Amino acid sequence: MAYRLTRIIATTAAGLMLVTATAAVAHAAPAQKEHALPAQKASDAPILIGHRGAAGTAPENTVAAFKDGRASGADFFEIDVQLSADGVPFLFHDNTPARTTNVEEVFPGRENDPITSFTWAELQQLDAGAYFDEKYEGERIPHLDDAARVATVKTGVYIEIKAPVNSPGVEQVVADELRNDPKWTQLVAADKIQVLGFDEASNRRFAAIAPEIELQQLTSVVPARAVVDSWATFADSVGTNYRTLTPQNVADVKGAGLILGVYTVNSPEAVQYSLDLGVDAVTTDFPIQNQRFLQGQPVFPGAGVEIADAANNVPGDDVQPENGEYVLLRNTSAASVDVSGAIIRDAANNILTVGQGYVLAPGAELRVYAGPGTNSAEAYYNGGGASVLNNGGDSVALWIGPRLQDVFAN
Ligand SMILES: [Ca+2]
Ligand SMILES: [Ca+2]
Ligand SMILES: [Ca+2]
Ligand SMILES: [Ca+2]
Repeated sequence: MAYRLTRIIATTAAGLMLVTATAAVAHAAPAQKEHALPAQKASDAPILIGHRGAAGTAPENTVAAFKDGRASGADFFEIDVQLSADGVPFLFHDNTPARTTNVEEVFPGRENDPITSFTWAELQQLDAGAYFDEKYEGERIPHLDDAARVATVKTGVYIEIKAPVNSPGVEQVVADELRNDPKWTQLVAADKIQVLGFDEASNRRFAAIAPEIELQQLTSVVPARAVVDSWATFADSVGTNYRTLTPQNVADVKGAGLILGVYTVNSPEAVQYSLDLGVDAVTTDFPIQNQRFLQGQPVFPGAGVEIADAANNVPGDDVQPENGEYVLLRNTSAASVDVSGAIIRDAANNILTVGQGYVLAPGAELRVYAGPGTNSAEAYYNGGGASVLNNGGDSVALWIGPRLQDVFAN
């Protein structure tokens, strides 16, 4: 289904400028309303959570990302905890080190081994920052306690117990830390800790061990009301994918007396869409930018180019020559902008680049393709053999040098 998307860019305190980007977007979710006003006043703002710290602006699940989460002034930053082979709680999302570390250099042949098969000492030999940008080279895989050191009574921590089947006993380890380590107990006392997970059995174990800690059941799709009611016996909140959420889901979760959160809500437009559905909490890879949005401030100050659209799943192969998946850039400023070398990053950190010599005149557009083709003034081809954009919906961020220009989600 295609719908028209109205982009809202807050400009100055004097008011808002409506920029009509009117991109046609393929999307399974209900049609998005058009909005004439900014999101929310501070007094009724949603709970804002930085995903994996702030995975859109720094390497996920590293201290650098936690610091971006804290700098945003969000209510929480989120982390993923697992247990090393020798029982140390560490922060890492994936089941293997392949995507976000230099494992192929340090432990050749172990790229696809379970991350939980590494000892703490081995994990500390991995670089967890350079995959995102060379300026983060040297970032290590954090210990659970490193998150508490960055958190404050303003910006607390959502602790996701990640793949607990791979980390037997992790519920007890986390509960013990929250109860016994002063770095954590003061955050618990300030109501700035929530534990969450997709694994219902693990959540029930955690609730039995530490019923005093706020607990969230994660689910990719909200189930029938009877199941939601059963979750209310041990959980305080439900977290789900905003792309699957329906008004009936919202009514069911709230009817069960539970708080409703959504992930991973990356563009301001997607945040607004979620708020219009009635969610209470929003988890985003871009907490700095979406906090600005919620506060009515310029979201991408100084930006001249926007992401006007993304074609995730074109007819036929997504990396077919000439007509594969692409991201559409548009110069919305009054001056020409050199986009040579610009980077487009999707939610999984796949990267498209713009080649040299691309200067966009005011109003000009450029399609940046993942696959092969013949470059022209309106099209640049990365020549890759694998698709980048998730066909079920993705988000993409545009960087020119160190400046984040825009984030688009579909
Ligand atoms: Ca997580
Ligand atoms: Ca500790
Ligand atoms: Ca396709
Ligand atoms: Ca695709």
